[in-house]
Amino acid sequence: MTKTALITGITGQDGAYLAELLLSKGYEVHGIKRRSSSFNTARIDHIYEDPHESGARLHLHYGDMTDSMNLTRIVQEVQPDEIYNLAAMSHVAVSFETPEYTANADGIGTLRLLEALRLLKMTEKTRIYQASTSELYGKVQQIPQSETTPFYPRSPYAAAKMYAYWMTVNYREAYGMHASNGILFNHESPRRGETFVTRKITRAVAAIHLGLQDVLYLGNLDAQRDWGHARDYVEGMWRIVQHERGDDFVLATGVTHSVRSFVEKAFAEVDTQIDWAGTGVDEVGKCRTTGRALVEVDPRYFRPTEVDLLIGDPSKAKRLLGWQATTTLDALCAEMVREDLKVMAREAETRRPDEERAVALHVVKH
Ligand code: NDP
Ligand code: GDR
Repeated sequence: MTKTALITGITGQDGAYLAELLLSKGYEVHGIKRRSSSFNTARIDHIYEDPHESGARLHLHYGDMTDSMNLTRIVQEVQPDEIYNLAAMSHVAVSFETPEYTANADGIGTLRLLEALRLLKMTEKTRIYQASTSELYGKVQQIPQSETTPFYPRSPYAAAKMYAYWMTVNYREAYGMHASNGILFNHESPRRGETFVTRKITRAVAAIHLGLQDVLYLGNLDAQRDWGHARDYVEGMWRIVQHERGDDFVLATGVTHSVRSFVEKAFAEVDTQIDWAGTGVDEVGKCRTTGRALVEVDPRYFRPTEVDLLIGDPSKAKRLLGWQATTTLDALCAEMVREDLKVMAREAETRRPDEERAVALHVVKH
């Protein structure tokens, strides 16, 4: 029988990969998108199906994680077998600027979905996946981080996600729901939002290589992250929901790298070797051949509280779900630079001369 899935956050990086995966498995997929003054469906336009055509299996609904009645109505109409709650204000640095909104969308938003299932008496019918995060570990207590490592959130984003994590556990225990947390470590792709550090770097490397940008400004180069490929991780989400019972799983590669090392790898993709000079806010990454400064540290990108080191232990997911990350950071970085070279070349071609400054500013300001 055809299964029906509801994806919140379908227009985001993970939502797009997950929708592709579920469609390929024969699911009917419903997604919630926000009203925006400009188009916000670029990541899923290639799988869009005209609702006038018979047999369309992808359906979009307007909604918002801050609107209980809207969410309850959509759940009632769609009657999903599986809900993947991916919608969130997902940028850690921005959460310091918008803490209340982040709590509402990321924390209470999850509660709204769980309560909708309880109110509609769908706690047995519907399985729910909550997009939890390695940011929950925050200040380093132990490494590698596993399902039993204590949490210590270091941002409004992480605190909101911690509330959502525990509400998911509580609904599982209180109402017997198949409700699961995927504690996912950073995962990236050519579809990654442009202001997350990997994509910011690969876009800048492409722009600098094509002569569209001079310098890449970054914050903390010493932060270490366990970076995987988003395509691998949505497969893990699906496996978590197919597991015999609701549970919590870490998805990670088990390998960590610094931001500085990602910068070096990305520039190496366009045959530029970086030498580092200076320390702290005076640190500069120079082209080894020309001596030109390509990377500078800008304190505006420092966070009030930072997460220094993330490295996950995905052994439970491997043991119980047969899941493991398949993409190395080198392969991921190469794919992202390759795709951004195409994106930047297209942008350069279609740009009018008077747009030059606007584009340059756009590239630099993120
Ligand atoms: P993105 O930022 O790419 O996507 C977030 C999605 O949520 C977008 O579709 C966005 O819509 C939507 N959204 C944001 N706010 C609301 C709202 N108030 N109501 C409805 N929809 C909203 O995130 P990712 O795809 O990278 O991540 C997916 C989820 O996984 C997020 O919850 C994130 O916090 C979590 N996560 C991500 C990790 C990662 O490394 N990528 C790691 C661990 C957890 P719009 O397109 O209109 O902005
Ligand atoms: P993160 O991802 O905060 O780990 O959250 P991000 O790519 O934003 O930052 C990673 C690390 O890089 C450092 N950094 C910079 N970050 C950004 N964005 N811009 C910069 O210029 C910059 N310079 C250095 C950061 O300080 C940080 O240490 C992501 C999101 O997808 C969350 O939603 C998700 O929960 C976690 O990953 C797991």
